[in-house]
Amino acid sequence: IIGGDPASQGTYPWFASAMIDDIWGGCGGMLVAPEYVLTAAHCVGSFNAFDIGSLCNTSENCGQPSELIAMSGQPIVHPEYFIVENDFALVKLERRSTITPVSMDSNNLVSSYSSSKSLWTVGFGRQDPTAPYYPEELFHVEVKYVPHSICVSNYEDHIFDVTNNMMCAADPGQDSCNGDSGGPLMDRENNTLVGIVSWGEDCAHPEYPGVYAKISSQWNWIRDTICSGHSTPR
Ligand code: 4AZ
Repeated sequence: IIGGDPASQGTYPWFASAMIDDIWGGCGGMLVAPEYVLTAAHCVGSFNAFDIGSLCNTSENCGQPSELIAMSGQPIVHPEYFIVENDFALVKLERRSTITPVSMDSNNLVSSYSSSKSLWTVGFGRQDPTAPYYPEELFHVEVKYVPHSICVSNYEDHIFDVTNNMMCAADPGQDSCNGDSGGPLMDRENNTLVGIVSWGEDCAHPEYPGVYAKISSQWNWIRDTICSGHSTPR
């Protein structure tokens, strides 16, 4: 997270840190049902567990309850995932978490956003090019919604295109960065998860917004996948 502040207790209790046993796996995620974590498909392979609700990178109590829960079976990657397109994966946990899951944008709330709309992104990722890759505390930062047509033109000459399954957000000096992938883009006014940290050219680049997998574009897949595992999304 570039240009942010430490996240305070209670703000993102459902935040899930990807872990390889008890070592950080380099990605974030979100508890979206008692037995499911949603993350980025490109994070798959870097974790076998999630630490849900922790505000710090040590094993001490960081002010709110956290639960380290191993994954059950293989992650479920979106069937149309390809490089940066449909960067969605669901991970079934080996047991239910007792933490309350985050609500998701099932109604395409995003379609009502204007360019000044405030959103927040969260993670243990890079804070600047020289800082340690994994900060001691969970950070968050405010970013502003970038309308789709503007973001498409921002990335016009780039190797990757911005598609309808993506959404963008940016603010000068503020962005998600390496290690934040898989984590949330939140609408805090509506307490709703709208995106998954996915990709972008560099971090806080003045011409290239951060790009997020758009929850509402694959809501049916998310819902059906969770429901077929006999658990209920919020
Ligand atoms: C990454 O590599 C990454 N500025 C995540 C987010 C952004 C760029 C890169 C967006 O995980």
